[in-house]
Amino acid sequence: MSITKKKVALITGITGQDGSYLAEFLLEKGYIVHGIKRRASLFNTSRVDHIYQDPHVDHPDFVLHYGDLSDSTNLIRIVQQTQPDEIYNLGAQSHVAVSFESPEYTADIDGLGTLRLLEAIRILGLEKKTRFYQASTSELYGLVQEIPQKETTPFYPRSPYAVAKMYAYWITVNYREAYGMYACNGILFNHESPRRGETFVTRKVTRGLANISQGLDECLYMGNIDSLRDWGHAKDYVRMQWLMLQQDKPEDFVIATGVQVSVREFILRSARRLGIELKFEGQGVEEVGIVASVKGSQAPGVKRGDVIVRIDPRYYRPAEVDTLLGDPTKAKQKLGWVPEISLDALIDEMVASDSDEAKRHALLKQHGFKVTVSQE
Ligand code: NDP
Ligand code: GDR
Repeated sequence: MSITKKKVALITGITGQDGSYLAEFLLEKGYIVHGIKRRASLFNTSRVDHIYQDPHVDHPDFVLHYGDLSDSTNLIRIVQQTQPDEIYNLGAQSHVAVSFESPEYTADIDGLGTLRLLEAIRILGLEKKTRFYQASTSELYGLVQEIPQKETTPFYPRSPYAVAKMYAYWITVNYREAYGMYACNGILFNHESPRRGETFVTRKVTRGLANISQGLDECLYMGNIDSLRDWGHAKDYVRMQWLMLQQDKPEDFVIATGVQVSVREFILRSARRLGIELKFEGQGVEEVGIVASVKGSQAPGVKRGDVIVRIDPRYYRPAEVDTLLGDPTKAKQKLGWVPEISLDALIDEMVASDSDEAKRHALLKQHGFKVTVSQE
């Protein structure tokens, strides 16, 4: 009987949305999964707690290491200890608006962090063993030069985040060409899930509207709702990250659905899923979302005529990416990939999950417990 050695993967950003789905996916494929988590003053592993394994058992398949993309010595040590077949570099300061507030930190983690990992592979002589995936982004297209955007579309980054990711993109290409490493970029368009961070627009909307529908909050304050995005499901996208590392030769791929909707449309569909028919009136900062009707008792917290969406220019960005629409033809042809989860199914899942949480909170409130819901 032949015993096949388990493959070893190292994931940075394992505590994030994608990291958690990718870890699940790789464990199901029989990998040993190592992940890097940051030291925080509160527990920050809620997205992976369900796959956590007691570190006291012999040879666990899921192991977390403390670390940070700002710390080369720590990265070298973890790569040396784990000797990974595949590294997925998902760790990043990933919020575009925050990158305008913390541009240097974002450049350090999202740009130089990638270089540090590539150098770790090289310093340890693992260029021929370790395959490297870089989490590149549709934000690279920024001020778009072509619609839809594909692998050959020129970049025009519009934020410190995107500029840092552009460095990471090219240093990955450079190490592939200079040192023959299997290193590639997944240029992923926006992808969401119930595990999406609460301050990204889709989750802010599904969570905010769910809270409002249960009477836990009154109004959702939004930025640029004209913005157009190509939204997919994170589960579909992590499958692609893995597929990109299983090819004969490393290449860069755009991953997108090829379907685009506005933030306003995302709000309308999410509200409808909660039994709320919304209408938008007014323009610019005066635009509001008003409840046109409510289905049965699905949303006890709102009534016809309530204004539940307003614009707050605080959420406008110094430079905006107005429109993104990806062309995933190359991924479909070469990797045989098609997204399996539609936007409406994604919205259903996110709203259902946030609605459950809001109902739980509403019940606690009814029974006299203090409940606070924050919005950012
Ligand atoms: P998240 O923001 O959910 O997760 C980011 C992860 O990076 C978290 O685990 C976070 O840790 C970790 N991290 C942050 N700073 C550091 C640091 N200094 N050192 C080590 N780890 C750090 O992002 P997503 O899961 O949504 O995205 C994954 C990657 O894909 C990111 O690189 C993102 O930029 C990129 N991307 C995402 C897209 C999307 O639509 N989701 C689209 C295209 C690219 P902690 O939990 O402690 O905060
Ligand atoms: P994005 O995602 O910037 O595309 O980056 P985000 O969900 O933050 O914004 C999408 C669009 O919605 C507009 N918007 C708002 N955004 C937020 N966060 N909050 C608001 O209140 C709001 N109102 C309107 C934004 O202006 C923007 O146009 C995400 C991240 O996951 C990146 O890491 C990743 O690289 C890209 O997607 C692809």
